[in-house]
Amino acid sequence: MFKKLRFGRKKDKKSEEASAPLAGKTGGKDSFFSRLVQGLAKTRKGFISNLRSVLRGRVINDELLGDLEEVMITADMGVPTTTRIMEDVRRKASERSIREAEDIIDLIKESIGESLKDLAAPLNVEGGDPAVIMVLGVNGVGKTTTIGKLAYNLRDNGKKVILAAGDTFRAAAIEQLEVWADRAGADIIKGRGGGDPSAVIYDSIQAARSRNCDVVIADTAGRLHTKVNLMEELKKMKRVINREVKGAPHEVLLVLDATTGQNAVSQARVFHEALGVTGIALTKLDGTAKGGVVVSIVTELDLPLKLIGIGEKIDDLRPFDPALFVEALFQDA
Ligand SMILES: Nc1nc2c(ncn2[C@@H]2O[C@H](COP(=O)(O)OP(=O)(O)OP(=O)(O)O)[C@@H](O)[C@H]2O)c(=O)[nH]1
Ligand SMILES: [Mg+2]
Repeated sequence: MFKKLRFGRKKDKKSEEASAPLAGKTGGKDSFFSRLVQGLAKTRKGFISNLRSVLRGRVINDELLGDLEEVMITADMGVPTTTRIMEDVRRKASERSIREAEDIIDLIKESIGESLKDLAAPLNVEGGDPAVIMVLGVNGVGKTTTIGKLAYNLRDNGKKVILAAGDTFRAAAIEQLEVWADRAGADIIKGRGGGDPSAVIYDSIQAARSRNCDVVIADTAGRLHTKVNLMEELKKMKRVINREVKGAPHEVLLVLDATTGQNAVSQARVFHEALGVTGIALTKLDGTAKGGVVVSIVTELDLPLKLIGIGEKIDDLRPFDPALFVEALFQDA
């Protein structure tokens, strides 16, 4: 299962074998899926159950379609995405002569699946010397936690990982990353609190080279994204990375918190404009009943959703697989 959902291409047989324990740790294919189902429980109970109860015993007419639209918007699917999905559902219902309102749920599932399917992509962690991933996002979205989980997964896939403690701004940020490095079995390079994060990333790249590490993941500070100096600091980090490693950063990964709903979409626009985001990690999907935000993030931003966070534990980060996601979301519970 994980082989298909890999974070990046495997180099050789040895790293193929190294990924095998992951299936063991998650208990194989079934529990991998059931953990995702469990992580989406709030959304299924909120959003999907609401769709089903609106449909129950109803006649297909404009009023019903309007009610469905309202449920989708309430689940943070956003107005443009909801409108598009409902147009598609309306067309399919008429083409296929659907008579039972309850059958509409399958059309919604199909349409959501089609909207998501082209915008997933594996994380690019191959071919760098080393590969460098910059992790960005406003405060509290889950950057440091995501870095810890990602390092653990990459280690499980046979990669040697260095974490760069680039959040020199918040008190205790370095210590928090150290705890994750320890859990994940990754090295960490840190500077002093209040120091220049670009110097930390520079040192991390040199250390990765001398220690023969495959991937450097840089933590960054999470002040408000509207603060100009944070953006300037991040741009400087990106320039240093690009100067030191050809083709880097391999990923500019923006972390968004699913519980912030539509606000996440506007954060992404600001970061993308300033820094050229290459992929999204959407955290805390387990904490929201409004998982419709996944659909609006994918369709409104035109940026690949690469990772999803479905809990606080070390193996609660998953590559985003649209087909599996839709199956888990609409699973009869
Ligand atoms: N339920 C849940 N909690 C999460 C998830 N990801 C992160 N968190 C929690 O979110 C909180 C903030 O996470 P951090 O990783 O510290 O966030 P950050 O973006 O690094 O925050 P700053 O460094 O302050 O900018 C922590 O309590 C995490 O445990 C997730 O997928 N699900
Ligand atoms: Mg942090």
